[in-house]
Order: sequence, then structure tokens, then C-alpha cells
Amino acid sequence: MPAKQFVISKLNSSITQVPEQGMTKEDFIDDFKQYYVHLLGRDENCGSPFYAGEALSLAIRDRLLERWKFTHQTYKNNDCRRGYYLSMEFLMGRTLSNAMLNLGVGNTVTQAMYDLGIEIEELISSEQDAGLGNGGLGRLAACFIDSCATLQLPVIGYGLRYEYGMFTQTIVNGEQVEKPDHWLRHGNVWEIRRLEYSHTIKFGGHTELQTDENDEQRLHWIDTSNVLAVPFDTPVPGYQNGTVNTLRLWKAVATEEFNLDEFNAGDYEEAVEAKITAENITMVLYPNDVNENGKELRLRQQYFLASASLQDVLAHWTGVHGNDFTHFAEKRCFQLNDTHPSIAVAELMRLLMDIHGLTWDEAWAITKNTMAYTNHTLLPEALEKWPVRLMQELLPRLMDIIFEINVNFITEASMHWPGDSARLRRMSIIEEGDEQQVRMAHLAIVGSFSVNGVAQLHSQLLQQGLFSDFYALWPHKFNNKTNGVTPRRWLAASNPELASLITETIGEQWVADLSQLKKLQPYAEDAQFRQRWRAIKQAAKQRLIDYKKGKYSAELHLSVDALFDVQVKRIHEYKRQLLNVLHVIHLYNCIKKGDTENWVARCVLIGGKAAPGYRMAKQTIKLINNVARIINSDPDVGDKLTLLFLPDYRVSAMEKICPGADLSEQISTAGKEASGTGNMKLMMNGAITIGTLDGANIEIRQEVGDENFFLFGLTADEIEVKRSQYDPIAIIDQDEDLQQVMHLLESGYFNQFEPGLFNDLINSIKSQYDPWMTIADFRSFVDVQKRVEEAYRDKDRWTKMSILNCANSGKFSTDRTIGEYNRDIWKLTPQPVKQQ
Ligand code: 26Q
Repeated sequence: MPAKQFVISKLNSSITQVPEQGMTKEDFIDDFKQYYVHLLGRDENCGSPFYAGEALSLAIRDRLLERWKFTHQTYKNNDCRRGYYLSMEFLMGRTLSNAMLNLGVGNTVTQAMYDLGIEIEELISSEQDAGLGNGGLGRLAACFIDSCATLQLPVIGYGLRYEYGMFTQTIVNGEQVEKPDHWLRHGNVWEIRRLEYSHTIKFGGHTELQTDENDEQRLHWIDTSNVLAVPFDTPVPGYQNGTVNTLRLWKAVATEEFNLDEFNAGDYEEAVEAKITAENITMVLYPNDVNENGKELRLRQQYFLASASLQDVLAHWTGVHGNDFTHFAEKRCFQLNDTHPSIAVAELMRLLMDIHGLTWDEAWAITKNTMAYTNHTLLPEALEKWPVRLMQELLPRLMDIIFEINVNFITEASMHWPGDSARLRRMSIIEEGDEQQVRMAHLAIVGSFSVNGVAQLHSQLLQQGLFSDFYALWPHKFNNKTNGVTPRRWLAASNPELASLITETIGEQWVADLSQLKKLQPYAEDAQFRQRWRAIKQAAKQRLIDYKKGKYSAELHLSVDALFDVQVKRIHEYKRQLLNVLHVIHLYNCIKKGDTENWVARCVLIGGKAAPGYRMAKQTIKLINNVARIINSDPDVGDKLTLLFLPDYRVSAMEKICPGADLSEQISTAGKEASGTGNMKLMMNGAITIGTLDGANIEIRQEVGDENFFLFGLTADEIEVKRSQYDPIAIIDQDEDLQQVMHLLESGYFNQFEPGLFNDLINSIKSQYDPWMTIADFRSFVDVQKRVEEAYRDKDRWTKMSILNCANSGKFSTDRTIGEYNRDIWKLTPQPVKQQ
């Protein structure tokens, strides 16, 4: 902080009163030219849409900044209760088209660019995706902050500004090859660096009791290596409501450029080492991979996020209320996106006690009344643990605090279950064993007032299984919040043709109140409406074909009349892309046998990234590509069947895929997919789900009705009952179709020049210990796929189902989800902002 505050006294409050920005076509043309020519120094011969995109983005950003300032002012004036969404991932995708939509200037700006001879779509697609997330959890965070702004809730998103986001996937000889995603290479016009709100983050060192000036003993964390957290803010506009919230991402910067003494002594490597170590913290997003569990750099990232964000919130608090924390818990709350930021529980304790002088009891009362935790997984192997030894080295003060939290917790639990040491051992935050570990989920549960799962089944399974002891102790903490997706990006912006038809039919309110889509239901019976619906779907399929053909020069048999069968998501064994491949091989086998009566042409699209260290997932990609090569080049197949692997699946790819999907594959082993959100995007765009009773599929089926959903497979209960007698070999023996599929696979038909390549995959599904029980669901999957074909042959019936899926997708808006978070957990008051 500078000694003397800088104030422009004559400008005073009017410093922020800049001339009002016009919203007409001419205003956008003027501003565009100004930025393009004067700021970016480009002219008509630039040759790349990138700078035109930047110029337009800057013009749009100006309009957001105005509203941002007013929103800020409103929150400040009302001294309202606020929420903070802490997440290691925000998978934002592109910003421009979403910003235009939410500002309500889409048509004006499109026309303005058109007048300049520019196709807006070219500018939109020249923007880099902000891929700061792996998949569902990261995209959920992005959809959540969109809905918070739309509902006018005072919520800030806190995350990390990774220099490198999710890697870019290329396919070489059928295999995934990762390329670093240097998304900031050309700068990022949407972010604003705010050096003045930087904070210092400590690592290492040790703790020491010291006597302060009041003769009180205080613990000090000293001899630390420090790193600076510098915030970069991105505006988050609500849907046409004047609200603009903030996404604040932290970048790690060395506290000093480098050690001058060492530099002068000629020891350059030593001199820059500290800088490199510090700045590595926000260098790269970690892939979602159990092999990455326990890596020190990941813990540094987590603590860096938690500490910077909490210091930021506390600095803002003391700026208004001084050191009086009496009402803090009434005014502030934190939502932890999985356990990734859960070290925040201990960090808030540390800051309140060591920096702000509160007692343990005062600090604990605040912590456990302000933290709320969301769980996103049922896979026990995915639960985060950190070796105590590592924590002691890297975060000694926090480890002390965690031990003390645990002692208090175990004392409380043992009063509930006296003498039940087995249970207490199970529940302890510290796992005993060869190496002591901190169980982050337990820390999050003990330190929170709310624990939620992300779909009904998931929340129920958490209470009955993974967290049953905690549920028995604190049933009131547990609740469900079924996920959603934002209809602005996933319908209004990505599928403008369908959006227009919907608006023409039921009015425009659905965009901010998705339950209105129900009004489409009667139109399923209207032949003329169905025809328009179908034409839009066909056109979207054609665009998808054009897009793909542009990417692959290969001669592909792609027709809009084929059933577009889509499975896009991270590649993981539990998501069972393998089951999909088994079905494709089965269809191929039918064609080869001439068993093609009533054939329905099908185009199977599979996309997704495998974590770089996940062998089975990478082999699955290779298998898909090998099978695709054989099928797509077999003259017997023609246009009956096409299999395509879509490389580099990401947010902007899904925006193109969604509108053109007919069938949505949601085929995880029941009880393993916490919720799923791709299922919701596809449903909203009129795709019909083929799915197991897993995650949010169950609620999708409930909403749309059994007759508009293709259900197959064992239930979560049946899976667990069957597991002990699971005998995939016997199942194969009794199923001729499956035998033939396995024969093709095992004979090396798809890897003639790569013998043995798929042995691990084959062995895994044939093993009686296959946790994902793929073979168990084969027959039921193939049978229901036949019913899919039957339905697809009847165009009217299919179109009705498609309309009904969209019409009943209202529940899956994040506006509903966030409304529930707010009603049950955050309890924030919406803050209307004076519209400009
Ligand atoms: C853990 C340790 C080390 C490095 C990385 C990680 C890591 C990173 C990301 C672990 C998990 C994730 C992401 C998980 C995720 O996306 N889960 C999905 O969350 C969605 C939103 O709730 C659900 O719909 C999906 O069912 C769930 O799989």
C-alpha cells in the first residue's frame, strides 16, 4: 500500500462519469474503427480476423465496464451478504458471442460488422477458448457464474489464471498427442490486471511462538518463501439485466525479480530459480487423473487459490468493518467446488487467528458457518489425500491447525459413538497407515455447514455410502443440488435457428426462465411446427458435416438423413466409451453378414480427451480410430455406418455439436457418473437420450417421460448385487452377437499391423473384476439401440420426441440450480442494478 493515497480531487466521483456509450449500430462502427486503427494499428489489409475480433471485443468490453462499475457500486451501497465460488477450474470457452447476447446487442453488432464487410461468425471463431478446466466440474463453474449474474446475486468467482489451459489434442496415427495450450499467447482482451489488489502467499518455513506487544503468546509462521498473487478480473454479464459480476483469477508472480547478489556473482541459474519456482504455480492446469494425485505443485496451486481468495475477502471486509468480525458469518459465504480448494477451511482459521487476532472458538464459529462443500465424485480413488509429511513441509502452520481441528472433531464424534474406534478411525481427517494422510473431503465436511451432491442419486449414494458416518452425525448438513447448464450459451447462442423458432412460438421469456419451454409441448402435435423443427435439425446436421469435412479431407459418407449418435465427454472407463465401440462393431458385423433389413444409417460421433497419463483411456481413443478406419473405408458399409472420432473436444466444439445431435449417449456404469451435464446440453437441443439410470439421467427421464427416453442397463443397486458373481466370459458364451464382436476384436481385425495392441482393453472387459461391468450391459444396450432405430424410422415420432425433450429440459437450467443453492445455502438477496 502506498503511504499516501492517490486522489484526483477535482474529478472526485465524476472520474467514473465517462460519456455514456451508445448502443446503436453507428456507435459500434465508430468504436470498432477507433480500436482497430488507433489502438491495434491495423488496416484493411491485415489479413486476419483476429484483430477485428479484438477491436470489436474492446468495444463490447467498454459497455460491460460501465455496468460492472454500477453493479459494484450497488453491492457496496447495500452492504449486502455476498457469496464466493472457489474453484480450481473455470472452463469459460469463448466470451464474445456470449457477451453480445447478454448485453442484448447481438443483432445490432452483427449488422454493424456486416456494414463493414465483416462476417461476425469469423470474428467469433477467431477467439481462443479459455480452457481452464478439464470437463464437467470446470464448465459447471462457468455456467454457475453466468446464472449468478442473471439472477443478480452478489457472487464472485475465484480461480487460477493458468498460463496453459487444457492441452490441445491432436490425433497422429490414431493416437492422442497432446500439445500445450498457450491460450494467452496473443493476449486476452477480456481480462483486467489489478496489481493493487495483490496478496502475498507463504510456503515452507516453520512456526514459532512469539510474545507480542500485549505480552500475549502468538504463533508466527516465519522463514517462508513468498509468492505474490496478482488478480486478473473478467466481467461476467447477466442476461440483459444491467448486472456484471466478477471472475477473479490469480496469477503467481515472484515477489522479487531475482536475487541480485547471486546475479552479480554470476550465478544466473541460482538467481532465477526462485522466480521460476514461484511462477510455476499458475503455469499449467492439472489433468483430471488419479496419477496426478499427491503432486506437490498441485497442493501449492490449491493453497495459492485458497489463501489469495480468502485474504482478498478479508481485506475487503476490514476495509469496511475494521477488525470487527462479529457479523462476518452473516454477511459472507464460500462455496468449495469439490475438495480442490478445501484447504480454505484451515486457511480461514489461520488468517482469522494469526492475522486478525481472533480466538480459536471465534474463528471456528465463523469458519464452520461460512464454508459449504460440493462433492462431484463417487469414485473412492478420486478422493483427494495429501501426505501429512508434505503438508508439514509446505504448509506447517496449516498442518498444525488441521491436527487441532481433527482432535476437536474426534472428541465430538466419540461422544456420539463412545468406544466405536473403528468408526472414529474411518471418520478421522487423518488417515493412519504407513504414511499419514490428510483426507480433504473429511476436512471439507467437518469445516462446512453444507455438503451437497450434484444429482439426486449421487447425493443419496453419498449419504448411504461414502459419507454415511458423517450423515449419521450431521444429517442436517447434507443436501442435493442437481446440476444444470446455462441456456444462454447452450441454446440461445449456440443454436440461434432453434432459439428463434422457440421465441416465435412461445415468446422470448424462456431465455431467463427455462421452465417456459413447457409451452412447446402442445406443438409436438402440430405437423407444421414439426416440419420446421426437423428442418432446423437437418440444417444443423449439415453444418456439422461441413465443419467436419473441412477438417478431414477423407471421403466420408455423411448424410443428414443418418442418425447422428453422439458421445462427447472425457474419455474414462466408467463412462464406457468401450460399450459404444462394442455396439458399433456389432452394427458393422450385421452389415458384413448382410443382416441389414430395415437398416437405419447411423453416424457415430465420439469425442473427448484422455488424461495424458491414463493408459486405458488413450488406448480407447486408438481403438475408436482404428475401428473407424476399417469401417469408413469398407465398401460393403457405404453410408450405412460411419464412425468418427472428433479431435480436440472443447467448449466451442460442443457449441457446434449440440444443435446437430439426434441421439445422446449417456451410458456410464450406474452409480458412477455423479451427474453429467453434457446430457443436459444435448437434451436442450432436442437430442434424445440413450442412458443408464445414473446421475442426472434419472431426472432427465423423469422430466421427459419414459416413452421419450431410451433406458437400458443394470441399476446402481443391481450392479452392486451382481458384482460378486460377475462372470463376463459366461455372458459372452451365451450371446452370439457379443461372441462375434469379441472375435473381431480378439482376432486383431482392427489392428492387423499392430498385434496385441488392444489386449489390455480386451482383458479388462473380460475380467470378472471389471469395475465398470461393460459386458453386463451389452445385450440390453444393443436391444434398446434397435428400439432407437425403430423410432428414428418414423420421422414424425422422432421429431415429437425431440420437441418433447427440449420442452421438458427447463429443470436443467443453472438458473434453477443456482436458485436452489441460494435458497438453501447462500441466502443472498438479489441486487437489482439500475439499468443503463
Ligand atoms: C485431482 C487431483 C489431481 C489433479 C486433478 C484432479 C481433478 C481435476 C478435475 C479431479 C477431478 C476433476 C474434475 C472432475 C469432474 O469434472 N467431475 C464431474 O463434475 C460434473 C459437474 O458436477 C459432473 O456432472 C460429472 O458427473 C463429474 O464427473
